[in-house]
Amino acid sequence: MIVRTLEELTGTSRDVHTENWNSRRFLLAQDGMSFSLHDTIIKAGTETYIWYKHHLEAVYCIEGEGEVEEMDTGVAHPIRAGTVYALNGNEKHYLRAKVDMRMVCVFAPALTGEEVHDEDGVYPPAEGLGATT
Ligand code: 9YT
Repeated sequence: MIVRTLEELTGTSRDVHTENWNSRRFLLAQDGMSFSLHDTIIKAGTETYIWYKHHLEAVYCIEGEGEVEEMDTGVAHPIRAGTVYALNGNEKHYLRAKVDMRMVCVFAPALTGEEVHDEDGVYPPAEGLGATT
């Protein structure tokens, strides 16, 4: 059994910071669960372009307020505590936070822990990480 606390992750390599978000990665590929589980803070006032073309992601908002806009349709869905969205079609999207949003995120396949978005909003496929081309 794996038991971890947020306090234990803070300041470690599982605590990933970018300009727009801070992702605390409880479960990663190395934990052998086939999915990864993150507690992520999306910073107030930010807009992030995201395209998880190699992953499925489900996101459960437990604090805060914002919206997710599907790029292909322009449809924007409000997000508040209690809202789930699931990217079951690898949708390109904009994620906007009015105030800090706290999101519980599940990725399949699991992230390895190194990932931040590239210029196309993409996380690389797991086998691409660490490649030395
Ligand atoms: C909700 C979302 O996709 N936020 C970006 C960060 C990502 N969830 C992560 O790596 O934890």
